[in-house]
Amino acid sequence: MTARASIIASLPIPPDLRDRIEALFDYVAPDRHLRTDEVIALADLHQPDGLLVSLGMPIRAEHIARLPGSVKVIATTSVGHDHIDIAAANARGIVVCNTPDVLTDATADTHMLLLLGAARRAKAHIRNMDGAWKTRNGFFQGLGVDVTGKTMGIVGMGRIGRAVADRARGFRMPILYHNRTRLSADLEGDARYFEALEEMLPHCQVLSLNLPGGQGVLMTRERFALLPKGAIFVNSARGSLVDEDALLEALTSGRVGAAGLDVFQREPGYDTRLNDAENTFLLPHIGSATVETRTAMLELAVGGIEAVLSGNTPHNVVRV
Ligand code: 8YV
Repeated sequence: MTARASIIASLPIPPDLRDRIEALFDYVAPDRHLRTDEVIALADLHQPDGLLVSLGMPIRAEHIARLPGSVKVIATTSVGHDHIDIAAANARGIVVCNTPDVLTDATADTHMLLLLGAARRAKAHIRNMDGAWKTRNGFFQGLGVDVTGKTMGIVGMGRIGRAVADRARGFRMPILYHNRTRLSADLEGDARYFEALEEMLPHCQVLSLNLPGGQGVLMTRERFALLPKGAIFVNSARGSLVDEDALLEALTSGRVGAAGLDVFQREPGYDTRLNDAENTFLLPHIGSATVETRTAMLELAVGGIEAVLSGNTPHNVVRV
């Protein structure tokens, strides 16, 4: 009998999905999210062919170096792969897979939730309802600002950025974008391209971050200062892209009128001054958190492991 391939997961998986994995692999399933060191220790013990990991588990070069030679593939249940040193993995012959496409719509939906929640001061209103609606708002109290018709500047016009643009068009928002490269005319549509981010920022009544992390801080104090007064800032990409002290200053000065954030420099131990600010609407990194999307992400990640272990190159292999 040929030995079955084996994998170790770093995250707990619901029973029905676990059955599907067990049909394919021998499988070490934890009942909680494991730390990198715990996964390495299990890998040492079980000598698996693959690892199934999640965003909360950093895999840097020093971790890769400690993995047993049996590991041929690592699949992360995320589209972002800034938590994995891809070059170090590839150098050891380990292929890395991620979960593109399947989370685009859920993440773009969350992005609009952040935008609307920030613009309409949802946090204060939710607190009021949590307190049994003790405070009746006067006609000119608790007001937000319109989203409809505001100009949105998108940084990162990949799949998620374009899905955000599609939704924003439904709010009759003119779209500007900054991207490493200009999109083809069919993908660009009516959006206006800015090669220089600095030139786009003064026009952004709404600034939307939709680019991958892992490239340092994009939104510095100087760049926040270029926004029009009262701009709404929305980030569902990565907290590492933002100088949070600079954002707090901009929220206090009113340069940024409101911010909707799903991601933070530190997660989960984020800087709670961001929540103390009245003009923020915060979510705990739930961009892709729907039943349909998380199921599809898991299936894509597991499918990637299966394909790689069968000698194929699936479309969700991460390339450096
Ligand atoms: C996370 C994300 O995967 O895919 C990404 O890069 O940031 C999210 O979809 C998800 O929140 C699980 O941590």
